[in-house]
Amino acid sequence: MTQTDTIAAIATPLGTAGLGIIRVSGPMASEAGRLLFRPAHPNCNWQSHHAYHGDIVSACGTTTLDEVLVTLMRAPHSFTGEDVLEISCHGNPLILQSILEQLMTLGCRPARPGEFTERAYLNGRMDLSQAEALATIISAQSAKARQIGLAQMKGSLGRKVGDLRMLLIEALAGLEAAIDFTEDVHENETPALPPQIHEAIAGIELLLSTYRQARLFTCGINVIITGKPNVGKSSLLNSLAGRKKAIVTDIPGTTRDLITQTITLGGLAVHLTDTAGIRKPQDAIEKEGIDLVWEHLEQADIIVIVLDGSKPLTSEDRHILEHNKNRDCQMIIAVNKSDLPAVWSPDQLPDDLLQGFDMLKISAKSGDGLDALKKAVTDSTGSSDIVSDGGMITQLRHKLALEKALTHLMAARETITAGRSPEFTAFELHCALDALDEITGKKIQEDILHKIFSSFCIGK
Ligand SMILES: Nc1nc2c(ncn2[C@@H]2O[C@H](COP(=O)(O)OP(=O)(O)OP(=O)(O)O)[C@@H](O)[C@H]2O)c(=O)[nH]1
Ligand SMILES: [Mg+2]
Repeated sequence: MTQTDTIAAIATPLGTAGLGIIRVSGPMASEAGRLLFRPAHPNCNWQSHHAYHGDIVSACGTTTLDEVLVTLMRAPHSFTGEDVLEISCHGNPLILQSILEQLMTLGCRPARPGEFTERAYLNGRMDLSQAEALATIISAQSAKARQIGLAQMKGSLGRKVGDLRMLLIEALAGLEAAIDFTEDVHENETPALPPQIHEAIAGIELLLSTYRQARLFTCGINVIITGKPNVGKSSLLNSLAGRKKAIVTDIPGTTRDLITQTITLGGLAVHLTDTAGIRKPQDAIEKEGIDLVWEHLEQADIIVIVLDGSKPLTSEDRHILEHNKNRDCQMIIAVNKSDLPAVWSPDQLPDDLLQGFDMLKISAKSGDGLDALKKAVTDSTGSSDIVSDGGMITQLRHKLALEKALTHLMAARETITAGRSPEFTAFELHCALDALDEITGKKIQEDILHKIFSSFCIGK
């Protein structure tokens, strides 16, 4: 699929930098280079994938805009599969903008967000899962997220989906043969379940099981620190962040808003949130703050409930433990102020109150126990073995498509065990194939495609 228009965009962040890059893709890219570039040496013969030094001038040839390096990558051996021109100039937004304007004068048009990648996909340079992986790489907040994105960009997910497709096609081939010879099949004879269906179900379930972990790697872990006032929540945030981010005083009710800070632990982005202390609110502002805490706790991957080990437990502590104990996320109790003499010990608490919690002793003041707390956070992502394999799903879109494929495969299995005609099984398998094809983009609606690429940045 070749596009007739030529697109151009600044591919580097707007702002002052050493260098900035303008990208041009389409049939006019090479001509635009010839018209705007004045090589410093006469031997510039526009060889593909070679950088040339010279000046960029205005379209009318009267003004020099900048000294640059230009590289032409001829179709089809370029990112988009079309002729691509990259102009590397000085990273001044005014220079970048003026070069872009000259390209528009020549007839290029501004690229939409993600349009370079969209063209790469439309021209068969990559499948949709690889295109989406680029977005994962660009927005990666941790080394592990980058690793997963890179593996997907190299086609790991596409290959896994391809293997699953092959299984379904083999199963379908067997079924089509059965449909052709239905008169030879004795009545009441239930055809055997094609082993490929079973294998495909197991493969999809395995991929789906990676989603939660992969999301933690790519989006980071949301850790919410809660507890009653004055137990040391803000002090804990500051100690973990290594800087004074939240105000700490000995006045209960100091923190009112949510205070967030992202740190990196073991290659993972950890988004810490300090919250208002939970108690019977003393004014409208405090009530707002406490309501926010309860709302926010719903989005936690890990909740750290801070208790003060140096003072007797109160009904407020019990209330907070009670109201969090059945949550579907990891729960850690951090018994703080271990540098002071302890006035209670965990074995004095009823077992059912502590059920489902990991318990650690810490001191936000001295730093004792914080390494164990950090380890508990990173351990919550589970093993990192699957990452090297690359077969992890990170996008909700992929998860939903896999779930849809799984539903149809289960239904296919059901048709066989219920002794229904093989046509029904074949129908379900075709639906499962369609669902898998949504992942790689073999079969996808145009509006979904636009939605995917519109979330990319301009110039990618
Ligand atoms: N000795 C000791 N004091 C601590 C420790 N952590 C916090 N504190 C003190 O406890 C008091 C309250 O600390 P904060 O961090 O403001 O407590 P908080 O839970 O954020 O309180 P609110 O914002 O009111 O909910 C301050 O005086 C801190 O210096 C600790 O580990 N040891
Ligand atoms: Mg606080």
